[in-house]
Amino acid sequence: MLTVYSPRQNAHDPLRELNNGEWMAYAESPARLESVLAQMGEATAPVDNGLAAILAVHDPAYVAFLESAHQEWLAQGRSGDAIGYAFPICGRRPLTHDRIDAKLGQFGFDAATPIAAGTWGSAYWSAQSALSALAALAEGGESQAFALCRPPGHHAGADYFGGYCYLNNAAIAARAAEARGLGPVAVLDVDYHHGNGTQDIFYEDAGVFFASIHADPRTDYPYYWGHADERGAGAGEGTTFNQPLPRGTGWAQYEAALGKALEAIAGFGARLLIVSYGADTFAGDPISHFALTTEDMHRIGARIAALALPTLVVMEGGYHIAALGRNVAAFLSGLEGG
Ligand code: Q9C
Ligand code: ZN
Repeated sequence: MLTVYSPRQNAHDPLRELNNGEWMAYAESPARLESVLAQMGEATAPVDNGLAAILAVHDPAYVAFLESAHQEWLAQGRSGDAIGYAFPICGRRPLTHDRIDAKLGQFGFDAATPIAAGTWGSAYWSAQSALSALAALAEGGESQAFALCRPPGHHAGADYFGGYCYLNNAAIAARAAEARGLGPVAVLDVDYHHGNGTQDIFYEDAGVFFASIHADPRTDYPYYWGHADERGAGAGEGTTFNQPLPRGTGWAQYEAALGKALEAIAGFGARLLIVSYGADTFAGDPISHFALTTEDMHRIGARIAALALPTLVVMEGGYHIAALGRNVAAFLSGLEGG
């Protein structure tokens, strides 16, 4: 399958994250891409489509913050990765902040997502990979394409970062697909974690259907989104479909949820599918708690292929580095009908 990726995506290399009260080595590491690339044969470099498609999703003030945050951190005499520690609680009035520490809290929703020297450039090229893979579907005669995005995107909202995500690659591609007349678009999110950013971006949007299968937010990150009663609002009422599943979920339970998600996407009348693919549903994932096997990844791909829609796959999570490439390859081969 056509794979799009830029080596510039690997400049992003934070040292550590706060996990369960302790510093741990950053799980979303450059080694993830190396593991996938080793399985993919070859990858095509994205072309630079500029900022317009990014600004069709993200707030200009937020994008400006991402571009300059690490320089502002250094300008305060700090070293290493920029990381926030003070967060405005929900409902605080909308102040305009100058201090980097205040901005990190204003635009970020967790302490697990540092901004490193290379973060902006890598996030930018990760989004360009999603856009170039979409272009291959729109004008390159491909019916399936894989954007090997890193950093991932599905936790990033229009004006916030978190969960290792800065720019929402799937949402940027979805908006660009609509602009190309390829809609209605459905986003199917099969990462272990709920795709809160994608959900927020399209929550009141009737043109993009968002279906997610994920760990129950009562026990798992991102906690505050992904509950089954979140179904969209306003014009988008009914176009968000969340299926939280318990820790320990294996194939039988997962497949039942996947069947319902695919049925809903078909019922919506989607003409283009974007899959936010995370391999962190794998049994061996170090930060996650489902029990899927590499063979199950192939089965997920095969079930999705039965929709017979043009499909853009966007890489999200997956942290078992040694198995990551094999899990991605199994999923893509199932999708290709192999
Ligand atoms: N103790 C993605 O898979 N840390 N992001 C959770 C749980 C954040 C995952 C800590 C996990 C973010 C794209
Ligand atoms: Zn995840």
